[in-house]
Amino acid sequence: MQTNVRILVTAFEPFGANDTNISQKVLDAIKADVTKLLLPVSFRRAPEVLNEAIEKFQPDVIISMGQAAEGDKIRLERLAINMMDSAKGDNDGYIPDEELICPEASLALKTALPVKQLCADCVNAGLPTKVSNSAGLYVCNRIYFEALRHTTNSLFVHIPKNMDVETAKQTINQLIKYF
Ligand code: PCA
Repeated sequence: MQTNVRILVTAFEPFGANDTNISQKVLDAIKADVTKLLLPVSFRRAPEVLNEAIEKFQPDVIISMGQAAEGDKIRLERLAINMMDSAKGDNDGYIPDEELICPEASLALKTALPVKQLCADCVNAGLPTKVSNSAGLYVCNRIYFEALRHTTNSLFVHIPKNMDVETAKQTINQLIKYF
């Protein structure tokens, strides 16, 4: 990691029926020289909090983490989709119905980071990782869209709920090494 690269790492608070969020545990565990930010699981407030942090810290790179309900591999998300949809609603009780995030923007935004290479680096280090084409249409996707609008040097990392924190932390550290 070059010392002049400013990296912002974000995680989410618990949501829905979850008492904890693995992304928050991983954020707490990270010791690297990065700026850390915990986000609310709110379609409206999460982008506001992210944008305030972007204004303040002017990051070159944004690595956002969120909890995935299932799976046994960490997912490196390639795209953010310009849509919000949720049957259960966010932590504010907001229930978007196939709502565009930004009607003027493209239907999807793509990271400029080499997800396949980053994934291969993680797998070679023994970390269970795969590339994914959709972060869903919930708040994780919403925040990835916001991060990519600021810089395409953004990456969303979905961590399965039942993964151990140490493995997930090592994966984030491996990703940070790239910079
Ligand atoms: N996971 C949710 C939102 C917050 C989180 O940690 C998601 O996948 O959209």
